[in-house]
Formats: sequence, structure tokens, C-alpha cells
Amino acid sequence: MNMVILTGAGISAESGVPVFRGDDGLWEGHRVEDVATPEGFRRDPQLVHEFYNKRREKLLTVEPNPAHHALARLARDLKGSLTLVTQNIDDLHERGGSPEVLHMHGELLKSRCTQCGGVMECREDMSRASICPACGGIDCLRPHVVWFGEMPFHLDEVGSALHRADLFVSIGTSGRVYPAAGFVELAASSGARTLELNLEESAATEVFSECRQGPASELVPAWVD
Ligand code: BJW
Repeated sequence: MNMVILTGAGISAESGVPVFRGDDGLWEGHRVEDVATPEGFRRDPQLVHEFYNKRREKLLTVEPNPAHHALARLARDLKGSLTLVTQNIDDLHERGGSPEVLHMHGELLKSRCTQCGGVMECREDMSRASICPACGGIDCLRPHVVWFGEMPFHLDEVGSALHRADLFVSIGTSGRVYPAAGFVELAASSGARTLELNLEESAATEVFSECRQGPASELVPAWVD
């Protein structure tokens, strides 16, 4: 059986990584246009670096939760027929033991050079004056993430996996951001069964063939095991 799993911020919430939308969400204290668009970065790169520096620092203090571990067990059981796609930029799936993860919105622990295109590990604070270790350029590094208006990564691979899928499962995402929010319809139109696991109803709940509501750390292990 071919399975595609899409995860969002909700799967990492119980690890202590804040979600984006809702009370206490990341967008509550920030204007999305300022910190999550290429225009915002051009306007005030230092503000954007500080937003990601704080999140990077926090990420290094948190741990995967039972939902991440359960998906790693599932990947071992399914031996290659699971495609795990995440919108999250944290590395909690990898630390939870998942062997292969498609980060469609990038990775917080990487930076990218806007001059040479090089992608490198980044566990430290970034600033305007950072120097690219690959090309030596100054003031040309940015977080390796996908902002609004930019093309998400791995879309060809995800599209093929959705086309082949017998089951599509969405975990912990509000279903408000495209193209990820449209994956359920793509999978369903290819004949897949669709399941949503989320704390509450999402913008896409009515499109799924089955929905279960509750915290990911309980729902996901119960579904996997
Ligand atoms: C729990 C829980 C617990 C809590 N247990 N659950 C079509 C229509 C309209 C607009 C567009 C469209 N196509 C494109 C657009 C424009 C735009 C877009 O979608 N805008 C919308 C706002 C309308 N999209 C783009 O610009 C994208 N690029 C693009 O489309 O390129 C062109 C293209 C064309 C054709 C084909 C393909 C591409 C890029 C989007 C980039 C998004 N970037 C961000 C930031 C990444 C870096 C960073 O992290 O800072 O990605 S925005 C932010 O939202 C982040 C997330 O990955 C993403 C989704 O958020 P998520 O994960 O769903 O989090 P929340 O907070 O919204 O929801 C959490 C959920 O968890 C909630 O439901 C809770 O209930 C639940 N929860 N605790 C279980 N314990």
C-alpha cells in the first residue's frame, strides 16, 4: 500500500514548537508580510534574521514527541512505501527516527546563499553581515525556508507520490496554506482514501473521507499501532 503523510505545525506543538495561527500562534506577534515574504526580508533583513534566530535557538532545546516517534515506526514497517512530507522547518521527524523527510517549506537549521545558491548547515545566529562559506559573499545568506510567493520544494516528487497513493493522511495542519492544502483533493482524485488527524476541525476537514480530532501525541500513536 502506498501512503503519503503530510504534517504541519500541530505535530510539533506538544514538543513546545509554537503553531502559526490562533491564540499564542507565531503570527500573533508578527505581521506575516514582515517576516515571511521575500519583500519583508528585502525591507528589513535583520528583523527576519532575528525572528528565525529565536526559533532556531528554541528548536535546539526541544525534543520529538510520541507522534514523531510513531511515524518513524510506521516508516520502518512500510519499508519504502511511505512518503513523509512536512510543512515544518524543524528537524523533529529526523530526530524522532524518520529515515526520509521531504521538507516542502525548507529547514530552519540550514541557510542558503542568494548569490551562489549553496545550502549549508546553520545552528548559530544569522545576521546581515554573515559571510557565505561557499563563495565568500557578504550579506547574502538567508534562512533556507519557503516564504509566501516562493515555490515550495519537492513538489514533483510529492505530486507523483500523491498520484500513486492509496491512503493520504494529514496531521496537525490548518489547511490554509497552498499548495499543501490542495494535496487532499489531488490524492482523492487519484482514488486514495483520505484521513485527517488534527486537534480541531480544519479549513479542509469536509474534504477528507475520515477525520479524528485530538492531540497528535495521542491520535498518531493510536492510529499507527
Ligand atoms: C494540533 C495540535 C496538537 C495544534 N495536535 N493538532 C491558492 C489559493 C489561494 C492562495 C494561494 C493559492 N496557491 C498559492 C497561494 C498563495 C500562498 C497561500 O497559500 N496563501 C494562503 C494564506 C491563502 N502560498 C504560497 O505563496 C506558497 N507558494 C506558492 O504557492 O508558490 C506558487 C505555486 C504555484 C503553483 C503550484 C505550486 C506553487 C508558499 C507558501 C509558503 C508558506 N510558508 C510558511 C512559512 C515557512 C517558514 C517558517 O516556518 O517560518 O509555512 S507560512 C506557515 O504556514 C508555514 C507553515 O508550514 C504553513 C502551514 O501552517 P500549518 O502547519 O498548517 O500551521 P497552523 O498554525 O496554520 O495550523 C496548525 C494546526 O495544528 C491547527 O489546525 C491546530 O488546530 C493544529 N494543532 N496543536 C494536533 N497538539
